[in-house]
Amino acid sequence: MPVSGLPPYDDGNIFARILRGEIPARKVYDDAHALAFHDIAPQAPVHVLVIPKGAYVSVADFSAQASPEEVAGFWRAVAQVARQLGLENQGFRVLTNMGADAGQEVPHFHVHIFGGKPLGPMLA
Ligand code: DGP
Repeated sequence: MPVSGLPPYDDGNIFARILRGEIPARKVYDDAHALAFHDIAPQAPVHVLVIPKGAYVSVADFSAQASPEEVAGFWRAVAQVARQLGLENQGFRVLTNMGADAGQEVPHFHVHIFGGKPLGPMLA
């Protein structure tokens, strides 16, 4: 069960389907712990999503329920993706939405990586 008050994990969600190869995605990174692919509706010149391979609804579930290896592997993948995309020396933003009030559309934990331009201040 999710720890965040969100509905249980639904393995029909779009990112689960991308993980299973049922739906195409423009992949940029794939390892044992994480998959990264371009967002279908980019909000910056670089807008990539990084998702864990495990079934976690949100950052709360992932943080509470994933093994230390999964957590470390996921965040190392995030850093590797940013390096690979040439963002490391420019600056970039990593963001996750959790729950409806934050605008989470896809109920499989993911982080957005934004970059490729000066991003300005965070909006809340
Ligand atoms: P969020 O609001 O944090 O749940 O962001 C979900 C993001 O996922 C949103 O920026 C659009 C993106 N997205 C939705 N469906 C697809 C898809 O089928 N393929 C890809 N590549 N991205 C998708």
